[in-house]
Amino acid sequence: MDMKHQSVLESHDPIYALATPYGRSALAVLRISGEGCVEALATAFSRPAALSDCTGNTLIYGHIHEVPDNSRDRNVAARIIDEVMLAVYRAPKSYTGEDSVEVMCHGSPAGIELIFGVLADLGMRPAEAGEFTRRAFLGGKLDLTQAEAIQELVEAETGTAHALALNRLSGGLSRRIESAKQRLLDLMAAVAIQLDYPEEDTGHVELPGSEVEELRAELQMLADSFRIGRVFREGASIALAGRTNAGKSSLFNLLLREDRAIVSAEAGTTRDYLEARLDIEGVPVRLIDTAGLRLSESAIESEGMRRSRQLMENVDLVLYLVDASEGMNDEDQGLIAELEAAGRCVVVYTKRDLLPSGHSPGVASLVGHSADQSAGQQRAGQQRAEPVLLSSVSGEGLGDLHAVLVQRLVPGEHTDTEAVVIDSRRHRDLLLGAVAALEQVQSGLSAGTALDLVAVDLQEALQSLGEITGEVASSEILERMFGSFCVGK
Ligand SMILES: Nc1nc2c(ncn2[C@@H]2O[C@H](COP(=O)(O)OP(=O)(O)OP(=O)(O)O)[C@@H](O)[C@H]2O)c(=O)[nH]1
Ligand SMILES: [Mg+2]
Repeated sequence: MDMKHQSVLESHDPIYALATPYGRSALAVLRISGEGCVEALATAFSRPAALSDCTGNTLIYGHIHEVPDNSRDRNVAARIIDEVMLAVYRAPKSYTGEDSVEVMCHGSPAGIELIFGVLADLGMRPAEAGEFTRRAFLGGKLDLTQAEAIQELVEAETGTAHALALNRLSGGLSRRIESAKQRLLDLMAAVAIQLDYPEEDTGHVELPGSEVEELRAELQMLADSFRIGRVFREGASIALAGRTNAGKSSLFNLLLREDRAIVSAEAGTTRDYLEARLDIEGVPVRLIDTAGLRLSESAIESEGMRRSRQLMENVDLVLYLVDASEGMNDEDQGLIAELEAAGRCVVVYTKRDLLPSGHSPGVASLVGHSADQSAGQQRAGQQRAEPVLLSSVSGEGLGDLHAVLVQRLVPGEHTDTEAVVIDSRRHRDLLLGAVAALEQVQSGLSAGTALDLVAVDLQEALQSLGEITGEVASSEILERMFGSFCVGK
């Protein structure tokens, strides 16, 4: 790390940023942190002594005014900028661990700019993205998993995503990693003892293989939880596809509970695709309505279809809609087989209300089709959902669709908000690194490798876990991580 880098990482100079969104609002919160920031702010405050003598965790009311200009007539009072409430924190009892102030002011963009001007006149500088949290991390107030969880908490789109991030923030993931590290240290101690007392050597390594395996399996499971965590963090993309008039736009509107897409009996209604975000039982979803597929003379419609096909290749899941009163044709079957081979398809039969009750002719033809498929599916090891039968007119079957979607997108106990789920690629890669190192340990043990080599692999696993919580973190990692934060965090 070069010296300049180092100084930026460890600086304590006063910084400021808006912590609430920029725009008109009743109140806005500005955050200030750094050495001497309380005393500096006092020179632009209506009650300077009260503020600079203020103890931590205190609220203080007053006015922020312009910084007094010594060259000016002393009888002219400095212009008042805003009436504010200040929350004062004293080191180390603050978010950053430094002296800090939160300024609650009126939420006027013009007023906020004026306060920024005062802070700049006081010699403070605007914070970089994530700088408050970076200071909190460097000051030992948070570990890296918790610092990352703060950003995730802010960005959470559904209640479940929020609960999972909150659990990581309160140290759920850190505790898991800590206990895994402790177990690794115990294993390393066992190796060290045998290295130190070779005379006791019984000829083979005494290391509890079952403990290594248990630890490996646990870390692998945690790494695998990324599949679920990613969906909660980024949202799952789901496209509605199928022939024209299959009922895609009707289902789109029903899922959104809003009359968004144009629905019409005319085939080829939707051309540009439509997109909307929604929450399906706690799972954040990006839902896309696409142009129906059919042979068309129209250049515009053909372009719409080209885009539909492209989308179908890039989403997490395709809901392939088939009009139940018509059943599938060869083109449907071909596309469904393709999508199912990629494990990304749920077949949905629409217009259930048009079927004579107790009758499902369109679906009957599907059951034959799915029986043919299932052998191939099993060979390919793909999980395959049962088709859903629904009506966008009556809403019947919508509950089934929700259940199938949740099961496909986040299989398992995702609703357990106590669950520790990782949602960061960085964590997953480091966990997989630890798993690989433990596999080396296992093969070393069974091949009778020298103990000091086994010790190296254990050390490597420990190093990977340490990087997750940030004990071993390079400046590049920190730069990349905090750089993606919003300013004011
Ligand atoms: N009875 C009944 N009619 C439906 C249902 N879903 C859709 N429809 C009708 O089917 C026709 C086509 O519906 P859309 O939702 O526009 O179909 P689409 O798949 O978006 O069609 P394109 O955009 O042209 O590809 C409309 O007349 C709808 O009212 C349903 O569940 N029951
Ligand atoms: Mg449509």
